[in-house]
Amino acid sequence: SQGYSHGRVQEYWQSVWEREGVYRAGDAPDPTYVLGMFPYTSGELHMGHVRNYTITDAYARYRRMQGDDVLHPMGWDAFGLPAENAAYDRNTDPRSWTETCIRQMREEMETMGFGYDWSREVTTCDPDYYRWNQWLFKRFYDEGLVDYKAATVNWCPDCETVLADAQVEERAVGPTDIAVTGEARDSDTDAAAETVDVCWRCETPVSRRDLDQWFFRITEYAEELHDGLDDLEGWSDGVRERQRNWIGRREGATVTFEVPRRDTTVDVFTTRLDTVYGGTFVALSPGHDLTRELVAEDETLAQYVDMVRGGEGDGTSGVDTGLRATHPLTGDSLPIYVAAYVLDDVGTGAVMGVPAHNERDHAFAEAHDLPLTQAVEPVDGSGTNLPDEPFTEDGMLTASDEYDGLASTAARERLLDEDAVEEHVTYRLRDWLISRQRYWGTPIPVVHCDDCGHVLVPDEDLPVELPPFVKTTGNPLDASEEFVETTCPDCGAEARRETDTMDTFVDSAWYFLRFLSPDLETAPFDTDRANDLLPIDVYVGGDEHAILHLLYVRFFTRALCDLGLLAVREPIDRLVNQGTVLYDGQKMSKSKGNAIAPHEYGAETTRLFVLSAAHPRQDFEWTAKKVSTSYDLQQQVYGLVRSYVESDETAARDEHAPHDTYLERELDRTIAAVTADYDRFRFHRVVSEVHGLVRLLRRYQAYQTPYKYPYERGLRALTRFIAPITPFLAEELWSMLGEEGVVAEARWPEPLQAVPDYRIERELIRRTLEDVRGITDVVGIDAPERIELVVAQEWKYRAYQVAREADPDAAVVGRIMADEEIR
Ligand code: ANZ
Ligand code: ZN
Repeated sequence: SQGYSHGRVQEYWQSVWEREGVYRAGDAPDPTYVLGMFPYTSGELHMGHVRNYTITDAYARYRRMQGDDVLHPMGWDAFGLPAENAAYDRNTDPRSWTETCIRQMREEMETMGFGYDWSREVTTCDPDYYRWNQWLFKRFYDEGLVDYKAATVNWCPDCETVLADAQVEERAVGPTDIAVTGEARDSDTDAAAETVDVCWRCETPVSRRDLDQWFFRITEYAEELHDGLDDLEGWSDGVRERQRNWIGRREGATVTFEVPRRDTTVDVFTTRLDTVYGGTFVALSPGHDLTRELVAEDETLAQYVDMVRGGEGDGTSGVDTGLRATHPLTGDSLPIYVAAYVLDDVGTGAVMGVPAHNERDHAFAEAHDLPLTQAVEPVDGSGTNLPDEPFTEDGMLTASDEYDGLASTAARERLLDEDAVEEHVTYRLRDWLISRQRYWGTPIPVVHCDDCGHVLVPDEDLPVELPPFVKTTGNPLDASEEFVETTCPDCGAEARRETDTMDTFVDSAWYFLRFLSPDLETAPFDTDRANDLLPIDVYVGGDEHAILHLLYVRFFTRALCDLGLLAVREPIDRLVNQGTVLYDGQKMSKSKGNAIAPHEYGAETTRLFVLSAAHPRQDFEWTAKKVSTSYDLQQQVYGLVRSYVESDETAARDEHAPHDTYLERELDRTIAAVTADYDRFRFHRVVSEVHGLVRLLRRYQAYQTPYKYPYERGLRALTRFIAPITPFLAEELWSMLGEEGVVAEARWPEPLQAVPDYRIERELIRRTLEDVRGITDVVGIDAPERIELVVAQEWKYRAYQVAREADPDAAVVGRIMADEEIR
């Protein structure tokens, strides 16, 4: 056939790119670093990946054509539970399975035309990679950023592993079976009553366990991670807000209550200091220090705490300790409870109960027959539903001694001067639990010795490599004697190796640094190079990573700075979180049975379609009709160039006519528009400009014998406009046009003349056009502003044709097309 087929040319251009080293980053001091979130090695690219990597690839190609030295690497997030499960299912081992997956995915990426610097490929399950996880773990340890502590963890009985909070989902119990992501959990306590916590993978209800676990102390950076968000102007407000909520900064105060009988005090944390006079009881969390003391003496309490640990005990459950606390302002003696609704690691792990103004305290007080005292009333004198419902809004203080009559905000300020009160900021962010009781991850480089406690493996013994995989019911590492049995690095006695492996989020928290010097054998990355190169100019990835992954990346970067390994504290300049590809209104996915494979419609058609469908941030619907538009566009472009190069060039006029000036001007405008659109990731607008330019050039071809120069310039510009999007096609066209070298390295077109603010101009014309009907009728009337209307994008060539018909001597035509007239 005469048409274009990507399959026929793919291998040829790939070999040319390879030979020319097009995608190899050079040694420029500050290359443009374009990165897509590396994929989990599942074995196939899904449409989410395709969209993600098409965005980075198009942008990287565009920057390269702008003359930048571009770093656009790719690697593999290759550890994790699914590989282990697949190994069981398919009777293989995680490593072979992962390697097969990588081969398949890499092949698919090549077919898609993604231009990566494969010389920098990084695979997290390689000992050469994960040894640096271990090395960094040790540096973090030395810096006091690692904790080993007993913690109540979420435990999936089916996967036999600890789950991070984010891997626990709430599932509604009842008719609607809607899973909510872990990230939404904390914000909606009211919903908790009708939901169960389930494992994100297998949906088994989660239970609790106490285990010694390894943590990274990310909370040390809570304040900085929170405040730094303000300056991240290249991130969307939405993502920043979600990060803020996750970190959960709470401004408030601590109030100190004396516990006379035990000669101790309890600090409670509150965000509503203005309600302090309404406090009628004190409640401790099951893990509070005082609770721990009391448990030793009180059997009922001990049983209750065990029950809560086991995941039972609802929001109103609790036990009266019999102890009393003295209210520091009223002097009243208040009962002290231990209650499940008070969380160990929020605030101080203790609250003052204010049933009149807080939902949870109200429910608890009702269940335990505790009194209620109103301390705040509505400012406008309107009523409340007390005592049946708490009044939770700000208002004016009442029954609060000298603070009566003050507004809540003012009272919160003033009360800070009380002796028993301290200003206090807390964060909801918890330390990062990195222990996993699973095989397919980075072994934590620790040895447990009876005499020396836990001892870090010396650097020269890194990496601690995974032993061969064996199938067992629990953690395969526990089952491997050769792995577990070792000697203590300190005293030489027999000792046991730690069998926990690291959360795979550790791997992805710094992989972007390994790309800079992937083969370095003396350090995880080259500090000087990293300081030159960071921050990443553009980072693109799915919305599902808008919180944890990015938080961990930001934490690691700061920790590395404090270790003296880096000088850039904020790693990502511009972040693009791409939206979802939908099919029949649902997220396209294999599990929903509505997935479309990346090359089902041809790699370049898919690339063109996913970029033209919507702004990267938006969701869009996959429709066959729009896909065929993308296919047609490629054929049109191909046909245009082909018929030009096959036509008899001597037919071209060599004299410059007014409408050639018009074409040149229009080309200049399109170049400026497309350039601005690429700069701002508006690929969908690039594609509409390309459609427009194709229409224009086809009309010239149909109606005119073109003056060779501007027409050819148009074709060359067109080829370069699409080169970032359909790279194989563009190479074909570029060589058909007789150009030397690959278009992937061609220079980006530039306007011949400065282009005025075309956006404003176009927008004005567009809006005016909407008001004017029968616009072609105005041709021939020589009012300049009317003519300008006619020149609007969709109409100008039509106007030109009509004008020629109406006025064969071309006087009007000249007027329409000549610069002076239009300006
Ligand atoms: C008294 C009070 C009165 C409170 C009132 C609220 C309203 P947000 O703003 O959602 O973060 N709190 C403090 N530590 C807690 C813990 N360890 N476990 C459970 N709850 C805890 O909630 C802040 C409020 O959560 C704090 O302010 C405290 O209750 C409670 F009318 O103190 B408040
Ligand atoms: Zn020892």
